[in-house]
Amino acid sequence: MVKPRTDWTREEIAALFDLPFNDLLWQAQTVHRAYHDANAVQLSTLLSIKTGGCAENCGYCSQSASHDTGLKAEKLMAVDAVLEAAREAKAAGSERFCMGAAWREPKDRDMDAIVAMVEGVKAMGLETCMTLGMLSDEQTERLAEAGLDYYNHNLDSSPEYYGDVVTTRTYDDRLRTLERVRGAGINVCCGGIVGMGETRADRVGFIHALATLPEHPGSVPINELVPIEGTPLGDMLKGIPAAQIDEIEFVRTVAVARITMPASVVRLSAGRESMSEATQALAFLAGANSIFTGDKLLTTGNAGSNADAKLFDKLGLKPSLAREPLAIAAE
Ligand code: SAM
Ligand code: DTB
Ligand code: SF4
Repeated sequence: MVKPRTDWTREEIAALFDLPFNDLLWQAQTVHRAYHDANAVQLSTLLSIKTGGCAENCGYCSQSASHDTGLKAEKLMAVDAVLEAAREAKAAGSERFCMGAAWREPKDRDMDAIVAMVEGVKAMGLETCMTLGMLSDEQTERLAEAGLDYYNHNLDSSPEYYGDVVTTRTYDDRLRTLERVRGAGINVCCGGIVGMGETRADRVGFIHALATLPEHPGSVPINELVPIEGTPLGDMLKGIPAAQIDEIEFVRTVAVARITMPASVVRLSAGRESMSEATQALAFLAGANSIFTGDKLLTTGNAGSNADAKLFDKLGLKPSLAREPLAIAAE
């Protein structure tokens, strides 16, 4: 099996972004078909297991204690309630259950409940994903022992733009947690957000950071910023509507992620609720092959099962069963 390249240069990635749109989509679709089932889309479901009151100050996030978004902070959910939500997700056809906590890092006293959630959800035959912030070696080991399938920890943007988005942690903090997760044998889910007022060069730097990790993340979520009132970035977008990401540029970002990380599953993540069917269809053509299902992401709305069923029907897409890429093409 040929290992996908991890030695991409920024120049190469910038050149992909610069391609005529049709050439870029052709290349992305060609890579996509060599590695994946062209008409299959993986389904994941999100649940916020600990909402609000977060000590970090991420400029996009409704859950930071630093922003006044009107969101009520809640305690960690009870294990039974989480398992009930997972059962519903499974019944609705989801393959992976992603549990998110508004923490800078978990407290050791929370780990027993977290482990019970992972074990309980796995026992239902669902893939498990957790996103809990930074992890210590010991916490990572406990998650690995519990059989956690994926850990989501986003790099969010380029190293250069990161300091404009969050100041309570560094890019290196993020990279260290990713290294721990990888080292413990847990699959990495890592992506970011476009539409935060970053430049094209930042999007190049963002994809470059992902595509040059020692191993490509198994899942790469590409979120479009969901503007939330009371957050610095949500308010910035309200003030400057022109700063909203252009849809074609968003699709270009998906295509470049697909080409540079051919074997990864690229998730068209937050932002679908306000995205036209045509833009979503272009994103699938550009190589996105996963979505979040259901009416809610963590704290904001999502497209919902009816809209998705209609879209899948129109596009002839099938919800896929979790599996490895179909083939690894020789380079
Ligand atoms: N606290 C943990 C952390 O930050 O790693 C886990 C939860 S956090 C909400 C997970 C990811 O959601 C963030 O890294 C960010 O990429 C994405 N996200 C949060 N708010 C968003 C928004 N308003 N629009 C788009 N993506 C968002
Ligand atoms: C990711 O990259 N996107 C998901 C998941 N990882 C945890 C979260 C999206 C959150 C959107 C804003 C909200 O609902 O609060
Ligand atoms: Fe906290 Fe995560 Fe939101 Fe940042 S993105 S404020 S770490 S919940």
